[in-house]
Amino acid sequence: MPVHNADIAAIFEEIADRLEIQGANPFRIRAYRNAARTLGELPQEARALLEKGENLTRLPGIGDDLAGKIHEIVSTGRCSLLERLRRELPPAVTELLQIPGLGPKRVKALYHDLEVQTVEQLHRAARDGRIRALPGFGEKTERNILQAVEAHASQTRRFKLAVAAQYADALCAYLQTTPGVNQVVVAGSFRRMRETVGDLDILVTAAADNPAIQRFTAYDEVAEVLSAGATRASVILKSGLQVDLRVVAQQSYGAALHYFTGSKDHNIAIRRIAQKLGLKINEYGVFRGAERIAGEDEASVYRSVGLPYIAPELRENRGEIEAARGGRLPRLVERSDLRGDLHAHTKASDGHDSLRDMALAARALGLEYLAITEHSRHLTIAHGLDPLRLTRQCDEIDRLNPELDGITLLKGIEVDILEDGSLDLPEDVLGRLDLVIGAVHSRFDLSRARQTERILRAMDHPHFTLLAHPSGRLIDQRPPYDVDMLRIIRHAKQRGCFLELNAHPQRLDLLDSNCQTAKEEGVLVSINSDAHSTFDFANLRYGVGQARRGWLEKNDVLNTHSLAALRPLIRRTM
Ligand code: DGT
Ligand code: CA
Ligand code: CA
Repeated sequence: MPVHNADIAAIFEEIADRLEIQGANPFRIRAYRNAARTLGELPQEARALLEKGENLTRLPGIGDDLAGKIHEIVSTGRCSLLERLRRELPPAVTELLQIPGLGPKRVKALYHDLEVQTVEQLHRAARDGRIRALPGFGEKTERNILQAVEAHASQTRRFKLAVAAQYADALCAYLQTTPGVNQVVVAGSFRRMRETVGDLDILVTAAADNPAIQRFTAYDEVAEVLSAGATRASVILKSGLQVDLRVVAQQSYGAALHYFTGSKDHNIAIRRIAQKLGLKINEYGVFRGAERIAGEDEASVYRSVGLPYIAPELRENRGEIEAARGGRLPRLVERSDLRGDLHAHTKASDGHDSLRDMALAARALGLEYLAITEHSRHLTIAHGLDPLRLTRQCDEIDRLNPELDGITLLKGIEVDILEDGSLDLPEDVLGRLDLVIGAVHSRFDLSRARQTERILRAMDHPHFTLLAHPSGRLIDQRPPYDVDMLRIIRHAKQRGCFLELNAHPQRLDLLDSNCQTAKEEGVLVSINSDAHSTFDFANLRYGVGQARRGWLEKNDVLNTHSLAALRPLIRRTM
């Protein structure tokens, strides 16, 4: 069975959880968590890297020991450490850590004193009033636990787009080899490039009597078959991800793809237009009475209701149908429009590769410039640079650039925006750089007024170029901080600065709705990888997807400019 990065990440997370419940050394626990994050977000499969003979210790947070574990997991599908830990504590215990308010200590007490092993048992214990008697718990904690358990039950798990992509790619490649199968395409929210997906919806076109459904349910990553009929099936993979499959004839490809791409609201709006024209649209085609008039491709479906083709990323019923009707659809930015990347780290701070290797990897992806933007000194956990180290790096870039062919390194910094809106490095140091990215990495809890003011003051700095990951959110982990984004965007316009759309799969920040605002206000957005290793440039495609969901066109994006055109834009004189 193929092992995906997300599977290895899940194993490391579980090891960390179990070590934590056992009260192990915090550094050891942290190492597993960091490794899980690295793997979970690595755009290339670790399995493929090992097959190519790559040394995994090149990855952030992966030392010899962890590299050995990854090797064991990839080659055997098992992890002996995890198996040992599972013998020491029952399997479901780690699930309890998902309940807000329950840390490892409490989970340990619940298990030892009340034999609570599962969320259901926890629910019962709380309802029966057995928890309040435990040392360190009390009635209020018990009530909070009860509420948290009930809230937990009502929320369904979503997968980050980049994680879902790992499962989708492997499954599609497998399905593609089925006899009689023609096209295999992932529809649903995945095709619309939503930042997270609830499940995968795969559409297959095939000749009659094809074995696609049997082959699908026999896939070795399937944990449970929910349903399997002649033309549709649903399964749950071992990772917990649900996959719905539909098989249609080739002539229905466009209609089915349109139907299963959604969104539901978009589909309903399109069907309403069809009804007014006396047409019926379903997943098999567009019909006038019994006659099929369209459906072989998506463009024919739109044509049948008098509209031009609408890109999947726009299909949210957020004005795209009106824009299509009025001939005002945007020509969305594409990955190949990007000429450079304005946010990357090397091993000088918390990145993992050298200046030269980062430059060559960016060039291999067709970029003509790359800004090196290490963290600044305030961010000590990331080995942020002080003025001396930054100066040394600038000198190194100046020496390296003449040797590089086809790509130019720009000198930058990702400087911390301090609580009062001042920047973490002195003015003369910042003035020597090609660009200055400002970032909030602390005090996410400030009030809306103070957080907004903090960022506006930072933008007033004469050298400030670009606001990094403007909302600060981490998908599933940290909500956006509270700011007045419209004011920030307008201030950026006034000061001649820009906003970043950080393409890291965990960030995808600027949010799509804010992209639209930036566009309306005339503020350019820079789609940046925030690469911490040469692999991370591949994430640019998720940033482009998010930008497209935000209706951005080539001209709305700062780094679609050539280096010559970029330079005057990022030179601040105000
Ligand atoms: P997700 O999975 O929650 O991230 O979001 P989607 O958009 O992938 O939703 P899903 O998987 O429930 O359904 C896939 C597509 O199938 C959806 O985007 C549109 C279509 N669809 C599902 N149910 C309905 C429905 O009741 N009416 C219509 N018109 N389309 C539907
Ligand atoms: Ca879906
Ligand atoms: Ca679905």
